[in-house]
Amino acid sequence: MSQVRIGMVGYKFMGKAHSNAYRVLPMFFPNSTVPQMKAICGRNQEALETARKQFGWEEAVTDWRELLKRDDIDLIDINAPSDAHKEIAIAAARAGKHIFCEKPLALTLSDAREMLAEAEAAGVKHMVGFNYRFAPAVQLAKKLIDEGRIGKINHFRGQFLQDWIMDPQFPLVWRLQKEIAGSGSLGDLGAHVIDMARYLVGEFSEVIGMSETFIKERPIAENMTGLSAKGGSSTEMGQVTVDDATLMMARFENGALGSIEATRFAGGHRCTNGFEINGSKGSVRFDFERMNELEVYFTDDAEDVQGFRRVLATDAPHAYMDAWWPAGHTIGYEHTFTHEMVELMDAITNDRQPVPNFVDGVKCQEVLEAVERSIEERRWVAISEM
Ligand code: SOE
Repeated sequence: MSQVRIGMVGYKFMGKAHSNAYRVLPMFFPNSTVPQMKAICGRNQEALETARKQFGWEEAVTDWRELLKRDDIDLIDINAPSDAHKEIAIAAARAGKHIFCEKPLALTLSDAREMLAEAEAAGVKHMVGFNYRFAPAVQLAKKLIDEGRIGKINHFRGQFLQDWIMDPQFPLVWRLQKEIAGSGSLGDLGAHVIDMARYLVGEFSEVIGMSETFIKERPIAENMTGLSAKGGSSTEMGQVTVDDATLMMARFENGALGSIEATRFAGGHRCTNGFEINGSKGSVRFDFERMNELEVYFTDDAEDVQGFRRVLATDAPHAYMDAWWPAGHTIGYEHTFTHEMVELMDAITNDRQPVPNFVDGVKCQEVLEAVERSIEERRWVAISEM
């Protein structure tokens, strides 16, 4: 297959990120299968048409079901709000379409499991959007760990810190409503960290969490706005039904200990998605706000130069970097999505499941729901209970 023809549902923040990835992919990865941007889908015809032109899609349709009936679409890309994921993904699988779905995979674990079962029964390819795995510095951390270069892992310390809803006048956008988002910081931000932990350390065995909603009521949002929403003229207030911040501790199956903090109330932190992993032979440290760097420490460095050192993961030996610029020329957030789509195109072409896929989406959702249960019941929850 030299082309994968795509129908994309959603056209806001993630719609733009995915469109950009599809567009630049053939220019930088000329050996990859080409994503064909067939049709973009959304409900507001005017806004959709603007996005279609701006992002470069051939057509715009206002009903996603139309995409499933077409023979000239191979893949459905779902980046609409989380409450739409399940219905669209299951219908896409039944129509024999491959699926890319944004994270968190679903609102609940049972929905996520259903999505996986349907995709497997249909024999289609399925991928979930944990894009931060695809930062070359993260891939370097993975390589060092897999090669045993930091030894046996003892600690995972992860965090995803933002501050975009600290203003009490920030409106009640969909990400703050449980029936649309599933959860708050936990599912939106914590999901990325949980995925990173699974990717780098291994499976979780048990968790305990705590969470808080600092601002319990907010002005009703005037439309489906996102992160950059401004307080409108509405004085009517509505309940925030998700967590503003969630903290958790964890044990991993391999004996490592973990702690994770996900919050939208960490003033000054716009997108601090980071981790530190300590092993018996060394440590690695990553912060997405400096995404081209990995800090590494090895216990067998000469005594007089011991300490963390900074590796710039921007030249050819690093994952994906031979496709971009000369050594030292950094890449950004949008490149993580391009790499994600390179993986997706390769998997479809070579008839294998992409990674991360719905299995990873389900495993992440198990941890998310275990944390929620732990908070509700004020106790440690084993993942095997889920
Ligand atoms: C908002 O908190 C958000 O855009 C998340 O939804 C994304 O998954 C994360 O990458 C950045 O922050």
